[in-house]
Amino acid sequence: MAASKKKTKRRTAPAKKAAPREKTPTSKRVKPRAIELYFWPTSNGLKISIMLEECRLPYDVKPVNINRGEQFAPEFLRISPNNRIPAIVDPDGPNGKSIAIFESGAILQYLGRKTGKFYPTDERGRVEVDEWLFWQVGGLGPMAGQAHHFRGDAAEQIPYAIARYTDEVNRLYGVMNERLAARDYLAGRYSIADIAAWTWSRNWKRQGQNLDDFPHVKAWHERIAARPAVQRGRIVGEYLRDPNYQIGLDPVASKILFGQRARSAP
Ligand SMILES: N[C@@H](CCC(=O)N[C@@H](CS)C(=O)NCC(=O)O)C(=O)O
Repeated sequence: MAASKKKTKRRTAPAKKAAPREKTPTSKRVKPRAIELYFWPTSNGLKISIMLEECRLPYDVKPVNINRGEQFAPEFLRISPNNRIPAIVDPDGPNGKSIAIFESGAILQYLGRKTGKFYPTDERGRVEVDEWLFWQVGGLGPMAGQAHHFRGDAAEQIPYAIARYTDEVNRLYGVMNERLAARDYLAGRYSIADIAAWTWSRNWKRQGQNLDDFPHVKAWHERIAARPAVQRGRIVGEYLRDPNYQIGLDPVASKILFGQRARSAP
């Protein structure tokens, strides 16, 4: 009896003992906390909503109505001393401490470093992205912004100013077109430089340009527009926007936004 019992036991597969759960860093990792995005749905604001969508980072939109002067609120100026959106506050910043960042280029680089996405880690790759990112924040953005202003928003139509900025934006689209003739994205692979330039080039009509004159820019534009994260990011804050709104026709916004001068310290 004892022997047959033994035989039966041997035929049964030994019950698997549940392996003790290893305490790896992954199992310890907590869900990232939402990044606060200080935002208005403009070309600079949308760079960051698109990047956050691309990186699948959680975020809360904190609208700052720049047409009503909310960019001058002391609590916002503590985050963004230049009274401009976008800005972010990441509660999970370096060393686990909160960090506030203003300037769209600095935010894009930070998010790229934080996630390891759309911003290469090798020096050559990073330099190439930085070149085109700075080209956008120091060139395309400001020049296109002036074109928007003088072509659409200024109370006075100044032909010299209109020609000056329309021509300069035209030159910049030409530079981008040359660059994109041999590659799909500004720095080879899709990066924060493309995100930065794309939100501005989507307003080419307002800048007095015709994308048909720049076929490589047009193809690049469509390539980026087709990305699901871009489609999600570009409509963030749509509810804040009136499709018929024009700053130039809003006397309150025009007074707030145009003719700003240094503010004396409080
Ligand atoms: N160089 C800044 C420009 C930001 C900027 O011009 N933001 C505009 C909206 S697109 C703004 O906040 N304007 C408010 C104001 O002029 O008071 C960046 O890239 O973040």
